[in-house]
Amino acid sequence: MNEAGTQTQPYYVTTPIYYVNDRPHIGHCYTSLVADVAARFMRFLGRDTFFLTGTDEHAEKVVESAENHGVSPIEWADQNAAAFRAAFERLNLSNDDFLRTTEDRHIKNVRACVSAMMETEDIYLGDYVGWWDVSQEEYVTENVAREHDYKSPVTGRELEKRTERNYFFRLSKYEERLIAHIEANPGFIKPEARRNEVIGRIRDGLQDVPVSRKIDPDDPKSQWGIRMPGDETHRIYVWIDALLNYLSAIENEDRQRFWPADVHVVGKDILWFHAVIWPCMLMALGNELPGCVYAHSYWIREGRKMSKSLGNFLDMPTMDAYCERYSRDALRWFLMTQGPMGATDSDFSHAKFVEVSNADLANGVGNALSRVANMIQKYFDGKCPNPHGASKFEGYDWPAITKEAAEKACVKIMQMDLPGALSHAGQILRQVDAFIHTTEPFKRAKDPARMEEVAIILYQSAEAIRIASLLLWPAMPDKMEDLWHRLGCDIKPGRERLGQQLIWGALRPGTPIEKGESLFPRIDPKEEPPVPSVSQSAGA
Ligand code: ME8
Repeated sequence: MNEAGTQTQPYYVTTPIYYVNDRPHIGHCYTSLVADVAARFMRFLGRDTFFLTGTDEHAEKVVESAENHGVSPIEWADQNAAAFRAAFERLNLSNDDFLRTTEDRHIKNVRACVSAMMETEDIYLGDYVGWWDVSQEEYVTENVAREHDYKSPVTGRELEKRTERNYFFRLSKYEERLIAHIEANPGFIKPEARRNEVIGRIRDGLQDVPVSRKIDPDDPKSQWGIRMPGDETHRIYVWIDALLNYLSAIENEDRQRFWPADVHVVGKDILWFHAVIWPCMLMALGNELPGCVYAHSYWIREGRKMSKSLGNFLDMPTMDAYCERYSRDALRWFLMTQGPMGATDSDFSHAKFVEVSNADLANGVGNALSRVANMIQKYFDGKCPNPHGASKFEGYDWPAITKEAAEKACVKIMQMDLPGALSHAGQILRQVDAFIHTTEPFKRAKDPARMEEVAIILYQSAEAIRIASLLLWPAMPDKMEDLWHRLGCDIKPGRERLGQQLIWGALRPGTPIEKGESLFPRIDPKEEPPVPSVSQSAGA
């Protein structure tokens, strides 16, 4: 509800639900962070926002991994789901819910949806022979299997030939409707390059896909999962189970307004499921399609692909060590601005982290704030100076500059170009820098007759920094709240609207401005990368 008591437009953003066979790593954190920044922007814009993340627990590899650790699948799932939840909390993610697929609310919804599709014969019983990729829990087509010498295209593990009497989803029925939808909605699959890949693959033809697995009473792996409604000899394929999570979370009445989802943020590895299988399932269920499936690329590390076999995943203990030494906002900033939102992968290198933190944070927002706060301290006894209504000075029209940057940022937010949106805050800060450089308040301050000019320059600089900080807040909530505190502003995103806050002139003359310690200390490039402490590694 907004202040007038009317319902604001709902906004629903999701992340993949992550497998609980293992602990979280940078990849999972990144996708959820992207969704977090989108959700924070939207709440600040006044949208009625729902941000969902969670865990995918019915995979065979969860059972395998639990066995290897000598615990039951649900115990293993509990431990790892807790690790995901804790990791997201440490990164300050603002998810409104955390769904686990072993929860009753989800199981109930999956069975209801599958029953509905059986009733309409969108799900039917048939025979299937195919190449099963054990490591990925999916069948690969004959072409793909041949191309990869009958090994998993992802992990290289030997493919297994499997024949199954199975329930199938009538994917082929929806081919034309899906193509028409993708063509009519250019923003449905992002980024553009991914959209073209998907269209190309759909044009090769869509075949019906198996949606169940036969239960082998002697194999615990095959018993882990949700039973097919009306047939206790089959369980529902984990991917069908997982995709339905996006509906399970909003099943109760007061959340139904969130469908259709605005954006499903996913990695490129699972785009096919989200851009093809899922929309066709929704069509079969008579549901509206989501607004956008955003498939980002991958993080690699110091130039190398991250994988289990290489053992080089950037894991939580390492991420925690970065947060501890440099602040979680510095890490959030690096991930958000340097991450693989486009169609190419991004490298997490320590040298790059240092370079970006120093350029954008220490020398950027941190330096802008400390320069201005220092001068206010020195020339105005630490109180916000009074510009007596002046909002323009020597060619700088601040209301126009900040309004334009904010408007451009908002357009980019709507397009899910989050790094682009954040970059407009950087532009304001660079103008503040140039403004101080050309107007030289420190020189004018030597002449008592010019103190009014100094007041105008410093007020305008501080106010422009405040506006930039509003646009930076979704990425760096801790630090920007600290900055607001120092500028004497009491802003509560969610209660306040970004639109109101962006209006020029909110800083009140006379308010104490706190200098404080530097917001982002400069990092010595020669410093060794942080390593997890022993207790962090053990606890991860
Ligand atoms: O696929 N860089 O779960 P999952 C960036 N349970 N992101 C990465 C990444 C990397 N190197 N590695 C992983 C599943 N990710 C299913 C999803 S959804 C209904 C079911 C992120 O634990 C990225 O978002 O394997 C990717 O899509 C996801 O983790 C895969 O997580």
